Amino acid sequence: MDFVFDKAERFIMQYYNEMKLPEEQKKRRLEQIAQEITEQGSYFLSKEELQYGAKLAWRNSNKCIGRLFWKSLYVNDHRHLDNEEAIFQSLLEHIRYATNGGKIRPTISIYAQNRVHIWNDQLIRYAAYEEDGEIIGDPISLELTKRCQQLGWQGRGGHFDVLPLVIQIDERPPQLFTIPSEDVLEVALHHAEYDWFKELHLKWYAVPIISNMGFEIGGMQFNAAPFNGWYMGTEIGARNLADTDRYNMLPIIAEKMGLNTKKASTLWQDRALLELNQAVLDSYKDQGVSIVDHHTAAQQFHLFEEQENVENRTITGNWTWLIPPLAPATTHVFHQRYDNTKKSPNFVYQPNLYR
Ligand code: HEM
Ligand code: NRG
Repeated sequence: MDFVFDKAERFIMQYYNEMKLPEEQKKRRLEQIAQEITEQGSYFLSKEELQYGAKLAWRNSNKCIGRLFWKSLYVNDHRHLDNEEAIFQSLLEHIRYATNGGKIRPTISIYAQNRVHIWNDQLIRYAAYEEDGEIIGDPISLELTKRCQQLGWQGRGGHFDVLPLVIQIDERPPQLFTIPSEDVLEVALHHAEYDWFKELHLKWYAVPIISNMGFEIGGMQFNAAPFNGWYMGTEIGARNLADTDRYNMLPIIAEKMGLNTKKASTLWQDRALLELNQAVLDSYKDQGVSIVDHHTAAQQFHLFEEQENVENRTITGNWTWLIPPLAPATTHVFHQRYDNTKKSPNFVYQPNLYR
């Protein structure tokens, strides 16, 4: 009980201080919260508190290089929704609002505490199928794909099949929902100089919407609070399509480029990575879908650091995640140290329900 109140108090103090609200009001709000906690064991955040708290959670995300834009987060308060169909519809609205025809808007949707669970790790993700020891699709989704199949979903067996959403309320059976394809904006990849590139039939979805992290605020945790920004190109070009345990495209691209892949010292992996990443950035740009390259993202992060300094706030960060996987030492981030203290509110990992 005291535990919850202490955390609530810390958040409310920060909220009232940063919003420059009157002391008297703050005192009354804290008394009210203390009473709610005594009577019910928990308390209800106002819409405004929740909205600002979500922005703070982004500002406090140590692994995120995109934090310059924390104030622009659009917050949907869906704490009142308590049936699967309504939640599914609101998730579709999130996808549509955030996608915005390609001009992506950072958005978060927050659902009832301790009641709503989304099984998917991102709202839009590609399935994976195992066929005689070979994996088709995105290997990161093997387990969830299997669980969806057990629940009756039938995938088409392709490399880029969007998984259904799995929504679970309380201890009820999880329910599956198909996202209409017209709501899933995707970008087909092409390369400005290599005509053969489009024959690889690579593509990726426009909007990364993380849906498996908890939103921790004032002593409470919201298990379903999917959020999105836009991609940094390297996430797709240097990891999702490149990692050997993901789409593993570097050997094929290097071969098409005519490189000697037998000798590591030809740097065929580095050359293939560069062209794949160029293709990602150019394709998203050409299709009018928001994306940021890692150099620009690092510059924006530098501005964020300056801005936080001006406000006399300490900056926390996780260096191992903040450095980009391509040419890290060309960015200022590489040459600096970051304090990885975890502030609150924040986004946290939580056990997944289908394991
Ligand atoms: C992580 C960029 C928006 C919260 C990351 C990562 C990148 C990134 C590159 C590292 C991902 C990885 O290596 O897998 C961006 C960009 C954004 C953006 C370019 C554009 C606006 C947001 C928003 C939120 C957020 C809106 C929350 C409201 C986080 C969190 C992580 C993260 C919690 C860590 C994820 C994890 O632990 O798996 N971001 N981000 N970001 N970002 Fe952002
Ligand atoms: N690397 C993951 C996404 C992680 C979060 N990245 C963002 N977040 N850009 C991937 O799908 O590649 N965001 O909220 O924009």
